[in-house]
Amino acid sequence: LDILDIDIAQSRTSNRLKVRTAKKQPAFSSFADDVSTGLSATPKTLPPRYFYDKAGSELFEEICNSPEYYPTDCEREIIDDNMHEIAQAFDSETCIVELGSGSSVKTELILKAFMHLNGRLEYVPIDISKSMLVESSRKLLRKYNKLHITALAADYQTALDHLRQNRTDRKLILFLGSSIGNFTADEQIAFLSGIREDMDESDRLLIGIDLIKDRDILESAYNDSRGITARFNLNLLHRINRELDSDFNLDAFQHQAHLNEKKGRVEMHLRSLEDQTVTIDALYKEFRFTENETIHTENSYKFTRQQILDLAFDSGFTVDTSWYDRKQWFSVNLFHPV
Ligand code: AVI
Repeated sequence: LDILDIDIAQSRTSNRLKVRTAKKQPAFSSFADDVSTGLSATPKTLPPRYFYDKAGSELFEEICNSPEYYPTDCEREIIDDNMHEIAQAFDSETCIVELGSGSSVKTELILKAFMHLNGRLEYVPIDISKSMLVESSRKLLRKYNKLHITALAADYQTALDHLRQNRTDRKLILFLGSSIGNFTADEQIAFLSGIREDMDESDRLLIGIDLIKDRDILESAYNDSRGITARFNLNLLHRINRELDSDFNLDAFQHQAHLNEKKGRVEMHLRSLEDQTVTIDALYKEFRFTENETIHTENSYKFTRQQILDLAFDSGFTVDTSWYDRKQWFSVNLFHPV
């Protein structure tokens, strides 16, 4: 395993912040290859992980603050209402590891509850983007003087492997926001099993998972009235134009999101409004679109309670506790390795 290549000689921005960077990135396929493969497939697809360049990440923040996008508020309510119960289940030696850079209000609520109970707290945010990590870590450290942060700029698996080999304290791992829903069923199990492998018996995973609900509520969450989700989706074409020298006409594609009830997921697509050909210079390729043909850009799976139990079981966990918001639209679950 390529896990020890963490550069410890990184900047010590303050005496409570350490930033460690993975020297070697795992061999992910490149943006160019993935765009080429996705647009050559029938039906056409693009992987949702490419939404999150700088513009896309900012648009996603805006989505989270839009009134129709209920997951943020529901998850915040659940954490707000139950944080003390959760914190009490852990001793003062526990560190909090987060998959994601920890810029959210929800993360702060959890950190606060732990510091309230135990005083000093060690927080380990993991994110591929070092600049996001440093920015959000500094913000947190300015606010909380009992907080110590070791930020790991690496992919999740590399960082968790590193923690497993280098730390002995108990871990509460946070995976909030229902990002698990953006994976296919097989990927969900592979991802969680990977996390499970790096956990000790006393470690826990706190995971936000969105629940299946009425079509209207789901579809308006992904078709917000200010059109932010549409811009988020179309930004993918914008990114291809910028990074791969293509000539997508953003006015000739339309954002589309609907519930696929049979598959239990909200799907996002970009629909071509006309017959058209797009040239991507960096690939030396042209792609033809017929009118109404779509590029499938995202799945967001919504779970039943039974599916959450099954997912845990299939990945090597049991569910200790599940908490819900008052409307029962969202869940936060404490997974326990078996
Ligand atoms: C990040 N993820 C959980 C979001 C979701 O709801 O699936 C991404 C998103 N796509 C459109 N709106 C939000």
